[in-house]
Amino acid sequence: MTNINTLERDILGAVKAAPDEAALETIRVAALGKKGTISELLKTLGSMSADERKINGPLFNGLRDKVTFAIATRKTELGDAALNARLGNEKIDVTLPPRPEPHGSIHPVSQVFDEITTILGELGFAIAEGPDVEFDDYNFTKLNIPPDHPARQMQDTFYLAKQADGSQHILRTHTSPVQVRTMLRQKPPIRIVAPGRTYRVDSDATHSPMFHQFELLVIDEGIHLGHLKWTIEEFCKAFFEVDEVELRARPSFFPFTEPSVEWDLRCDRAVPNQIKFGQGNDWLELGGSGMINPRVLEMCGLDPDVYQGFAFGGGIDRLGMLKYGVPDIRSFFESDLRWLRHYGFAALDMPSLDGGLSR
Ligand code: 2NM
Repeated sequence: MTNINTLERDILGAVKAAPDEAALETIRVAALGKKGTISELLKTLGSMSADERKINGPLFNGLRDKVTFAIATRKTELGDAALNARLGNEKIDVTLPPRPEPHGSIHPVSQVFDEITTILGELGFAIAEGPDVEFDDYNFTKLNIPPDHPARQMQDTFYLAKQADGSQHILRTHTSPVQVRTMLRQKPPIRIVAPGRTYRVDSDATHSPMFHQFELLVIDEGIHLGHLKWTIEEFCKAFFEVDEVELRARPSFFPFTEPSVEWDLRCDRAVPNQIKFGQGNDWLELGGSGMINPRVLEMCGLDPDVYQGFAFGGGIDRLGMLKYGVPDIRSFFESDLRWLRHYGFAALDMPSLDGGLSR
């Protein structure tokens, strides 16, 4: 019995004296671990007679409980002491000035992006998205752009490294591959807008190697140019915040549309650095469009004898330049804080139409 009393005194003494949690853990393992002194003691109960066990059982188990409790108590003590020591050392200088107000703002491209999708959303268009890195097939072939077309050349298109199987991805040159993906996946009626980043090898005041486009696609039975013109008209009135607009149609050519039409918007540039829409003697190029070429419909799995469709493509950055008076497209992407402060929209505001021209 002196044996167990000594053991208890030794372990409880060590627990009380443990200088930190690591030392305490070592003591716990030595006493209560698989091969610990108390664990070994408990194992001896198995080979005892019933009478011996009656006496030693409560003794050994009582020792185990006492030690377990002592370790938990010491652990709390050590934790409290460590926290108090840290709090004693940490100092807060309450005379420091508060943090400055946040200076972030909504980038004009984000603002225009949201204006465009809001307007078209109200007209019943769903937003469709696709990857920036595209297949040749979706960016060119299924859009009726033949292998020898100049748009496919290195000077115009960013090509990625060739894959092991000889195939080669590209950076999409327009958002039309999103329309292709939609047609391949979904049966008409289709009414989508595909906004997003596009890439072309080009850089000057009105061209950036990365720019933003939005393209509309409507496919159903009996769709005609009248639907296209009405849609562009409604869009322009909402976007430029005027009651009336006048559109001018010019014949054009795109491999993916037949017929193809480019649209100009009547505007007034009599006052320098100020542009007014719906009046004046000038014209502003809006974007290209047309009725989807039957070959494109066919390659995308739709029957051109049943379905017709129109598409329209415009530049998001370009519309932003016009609406908010930004002279150089490259300034959108230079991350110049002074520029962002000047052209940015209020942070924490939901970008919306009321944040636009009439703010
Ligand atoms: C434009 C002009 C004309 C266009 C065509 C298609 C598709 F995939 F449906 F054939 N998407 N976008 C299109 C047509 C784009 O941008 C100037």
